[in-house]
Amino acid sequence: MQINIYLNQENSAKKNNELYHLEVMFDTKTKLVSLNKKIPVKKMFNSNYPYRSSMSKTMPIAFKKLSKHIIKRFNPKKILEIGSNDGALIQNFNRDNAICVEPCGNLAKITKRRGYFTYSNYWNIKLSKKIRKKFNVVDIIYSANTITHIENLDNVFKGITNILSKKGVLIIEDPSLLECIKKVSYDQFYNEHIYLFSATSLTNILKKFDLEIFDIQQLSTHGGSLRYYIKRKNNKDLKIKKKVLIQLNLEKKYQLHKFSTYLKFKSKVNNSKIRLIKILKNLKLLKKTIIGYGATAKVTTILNFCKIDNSLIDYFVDTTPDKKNKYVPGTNIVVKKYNKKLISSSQYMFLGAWNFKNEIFKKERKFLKKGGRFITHIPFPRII
Ligand code: JHZ
Repeated sequence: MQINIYLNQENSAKKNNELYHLEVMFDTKTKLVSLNKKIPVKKMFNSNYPYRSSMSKTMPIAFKKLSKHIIKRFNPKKILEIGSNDGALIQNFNRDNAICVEPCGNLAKITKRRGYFTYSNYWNIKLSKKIRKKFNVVDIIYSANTITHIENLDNVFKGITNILSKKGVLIIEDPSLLECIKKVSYDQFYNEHIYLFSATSLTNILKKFDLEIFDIQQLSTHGGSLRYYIKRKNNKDLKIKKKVLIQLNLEKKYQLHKFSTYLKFKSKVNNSKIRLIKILKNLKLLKKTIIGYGATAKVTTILNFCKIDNSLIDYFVDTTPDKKNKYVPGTNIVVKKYNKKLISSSQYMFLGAWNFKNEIFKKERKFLKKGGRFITHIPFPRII
């Protein structure tokens, strides 16, 4: 496993011994799926953090829609966002009503500059107490793709219950374990994704904090996510929606509570690896150039697990400025700045950012029209 850090030298992570064994665990009690090897938090989330939520069109649109929904449904006086990244969500809220928490200095700077009160700290009980002292309680806590990145869940939820008002609502969203199993999207497992939640495991975890899920939304973002609406158990004003039970039953149907499910998943992942390598090798025998599209954190798992190097994928293109001319962690594959010329001169592109397939297919209409083809491993390796 490689850390989601883009460096200037090829294979740099390997050279610096920053290579971790990626292994997935299953807790039979809570049914929680997690990584066995946790990486020091400062190595992952610091002022060089490469990911920006606003780099796609999809995410800002999704955040705008959600913000409208939050305002209409809950009309919060104060909203706190844990993991506010570059402000893609919070920008839809009034500065006076919002508090941002973002440990990555380079990102915190962006929301600060835009006038949002931003704590450039890791989320924990200590910070929660500090914020409460200044702002008192908040009505809404929102967190996307962040809670599953924090090792100490006890600390996370204690911090949340400390600052959430009695009738307050916690909204979190993260990739769905069920979608990962269905799509064989094993690349959802990488260093930052310490946990992959399901409604089942989250329900079990929340019990300890007297919290419960009262509504759930299935989202197409990030390869299939779940948005959980959570309240205090003793808040009887908010009724538990049917959707919660439906999701729990669905997860039962797919046997997410059984260890055997994960053994079957393992064998599907191994087959996926074999098929993907075969496709790439066959194209290379025909002397085709293959470009990687979107140097995602996820793709690092694929490339390192399948041992794909620049003899199979020539280079990646990505729109993120911080990734330009750097190497995909643990590989000798360079990331080039996205430009139309590179795309029009290629015939095959491997979809690293498969979770943005619709957006990318729309954007690359010309490439597809000219006979260009995409390669994806979701839900099984194939050329589209
Ligand atoms: P994307 C990151 O994961 C890290 P990643 C993190 N751990 C997490 O949970 C999720 O985000 C939310 C590029 N791109 O969103 C931009 C193009 O080049 O799948 C990004 O580098 N052109 C916090 O990295 C990457 O692809 C495009 O047209 O797996 C997408 O990264 C589009 C749409 C994207 O997250």
